[in-house]
Amino acid sequence: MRFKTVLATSAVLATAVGATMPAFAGETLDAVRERGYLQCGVSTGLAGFSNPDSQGVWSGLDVDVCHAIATAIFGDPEAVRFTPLTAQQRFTALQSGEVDVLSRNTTWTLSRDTALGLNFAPVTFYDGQGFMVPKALGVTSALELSGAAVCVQPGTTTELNLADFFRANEMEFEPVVIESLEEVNAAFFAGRCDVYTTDASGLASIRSTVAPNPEDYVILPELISKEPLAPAVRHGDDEFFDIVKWTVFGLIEAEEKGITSENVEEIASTTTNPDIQRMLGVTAGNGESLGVSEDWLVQVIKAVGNYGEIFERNVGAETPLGLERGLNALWTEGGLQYAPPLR
Ligand SMILES: N[C@@H](CCC(=O)N[C@@H](CS)C(=O)NCC(=O)O)C(=O)O
Repeated sequence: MRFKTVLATSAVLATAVGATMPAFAGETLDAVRERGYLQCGVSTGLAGFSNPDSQGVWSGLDVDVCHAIATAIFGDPEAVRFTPLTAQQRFTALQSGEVDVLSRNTTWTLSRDTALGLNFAPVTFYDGQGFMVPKALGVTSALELSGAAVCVQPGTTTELNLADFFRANEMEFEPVVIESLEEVNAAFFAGRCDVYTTDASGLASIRSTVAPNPEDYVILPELISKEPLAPAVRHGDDEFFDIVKWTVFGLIEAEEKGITSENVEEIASTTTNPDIQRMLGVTAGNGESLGVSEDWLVQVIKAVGNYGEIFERNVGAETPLGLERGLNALWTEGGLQYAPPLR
């Protein structure tokens, strides 16, 4: 009797849901489509990752990920707006719906995934926490930092790892905690702290683009943590999460297959490789499964390039940051970047 009631109730519910929700879309994806653009949370300005120019045009690796997601959904890389967020503001902005996705040097951790109610897409930059000091201090190892004043931003894994590292090594430190990136940079370069700690990529960015004289600062050899940086979305919209997830995987897989912004259209029209035909929508299926157009990945790669192109353009050897691929190389090149099959 009870079983029948449940069945009857769920049948009514299914009808109601079916009547009001378009196929394939959860709440966030519906809202994004309705609005006509993606709202993407980024940093307040970290060169190489997310940084506005004097005209307010954003660029960087994290920004390109947003352009890629916008392209997957709308076929238009410009169907995106950016919200600058400090470390402290970012999770509330995502939880409250102020942004649809956070693409902002954010480390994937257990508590962010669970207690904060987020879902992390694949890692777009494997990093670790480092220390930067003025060369004049003559320090060569993080283990020589006992007693130092350390500049750090609140609401970060950085702040927590810093305390763990000093405690584990029985060293003292004086935290200088400043929320605004601009102010923490100013404090460090004015000598208000001896040490600056954050993700090593952040240190490379700040040293090369903010330091009055980059040569005067050294980044110490120790990395004290794992900082897998990944885009995040709210729990509760699997369809949107799938699009974000497979867009990142698509960027990585395109690099592995040698598909670039330059050759993607030609490859799509000439390839006889069944894997690539599926990826690029020559063989239909992936687009329908994701609820986007079949040529979604052609459009994405044409607009922003593959993962390797995005990396080199924003943070690679030819940029001021001058970062090596390291852990961010493809798995076929000894790195960690690996996409599951796009089928
Ligand atoms: N990956 C760490 C740190 C991220 C972080 O916010 N780092 C600072 C220092 S590089 C930053 O990006 N600030 C930019 C801002 O506040 O706009 C985390 O997720 O907690």
